[in-house]
Amino acid sequence: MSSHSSSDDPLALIKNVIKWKDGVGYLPGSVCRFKLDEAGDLLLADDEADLEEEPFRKRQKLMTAKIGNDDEFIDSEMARCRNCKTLGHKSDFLKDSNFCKDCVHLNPLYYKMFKQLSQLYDESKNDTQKLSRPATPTAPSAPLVTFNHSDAKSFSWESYIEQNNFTPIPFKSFLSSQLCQLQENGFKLGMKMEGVDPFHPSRFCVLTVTEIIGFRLRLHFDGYKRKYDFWVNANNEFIFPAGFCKATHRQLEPPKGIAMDDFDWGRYLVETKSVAAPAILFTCPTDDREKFAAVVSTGFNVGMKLEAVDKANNNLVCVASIKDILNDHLLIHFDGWDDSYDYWAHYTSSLIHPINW
Ligand code: MLZ
Repeated sequence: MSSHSSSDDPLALIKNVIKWKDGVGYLPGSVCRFKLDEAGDLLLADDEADLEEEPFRKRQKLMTAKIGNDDEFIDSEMARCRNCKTLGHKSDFLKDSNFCKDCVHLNPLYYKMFKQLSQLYDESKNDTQKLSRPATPTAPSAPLVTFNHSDAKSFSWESYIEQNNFTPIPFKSFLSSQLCQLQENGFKLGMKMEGVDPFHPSRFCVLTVTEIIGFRLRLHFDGYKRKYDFWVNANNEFIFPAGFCKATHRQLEPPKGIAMDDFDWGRYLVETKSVAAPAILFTCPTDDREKFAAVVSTGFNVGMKLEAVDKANNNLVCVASIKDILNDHLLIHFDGWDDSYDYWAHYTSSLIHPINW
């Protein structure tokens, strides 16, 4: 689906993270400054009048003047950049980034945001308003797989694009869910949750976060070998807080070694001395009834018959049923076959067709 809401507008997204002080909007970690016009619309501030000396610089000057050994001054208000070791006020550091505004691009989580801001600047160059150029990003420290025989560390998108005259897809073409780096990944190592098994998509399993890189999580099936672990984005729609299956009357596969009827989340968390990931971290903490209603009003419902491509043997279009509906996805099951062929298809998917197709 390509319909974009206002929340997909880059400026609307940025508006959410702006901090206001004395009528000037500061985007933490960037040199961009904003103001609101009389109608309350967000404008890029550029005149000197709009931009009094930045608090960050003011404080730095103050600190330099006042401080001999600035370590003494690190208190709850202050933070030190992990890269350049500059001391600054916490409000000038992106939340949990530990990097000052000049080095924030070294944090994989925020790198993409700076790329997007650079692009915004480029797009706005011809506008009447001017935007201060954000700090130029350098190579991301998040692992980026490039090509055979190339060294990811020396890879630069900018020179790759420029030298080959390629065109990147513009920032504004993506949905906000795809620009996930603007959201924070609040998951922590060891947190437990429920989620769809990507290898058997009709099964909901008990999972633990075992690794975190930027906005991605490595999930482990409790009680099973690490070789089954898989990676998802933190805003994945198929991971859920503990208790989701019970609340939505779905069957939860317990960790290996625990019988179906013996599994109880409360007891399990105590026994494993672990915590459940808080519901607020999930994109879809419960069934989204609105999405579900939209799918059902289109005519889809559990138990109905259709024809669907077998993704495991995609030369075959087979007799199938809707086994479950989760938000705007249908669980496709092939009549007479085991659930290993099941998969979740968006209700607009080109893999599904009416009978007699
Ligand atoms: N060659 C495979 C085809 C299975 C098709 C299943 N479609 C739901 C077999 O016969 O096992």
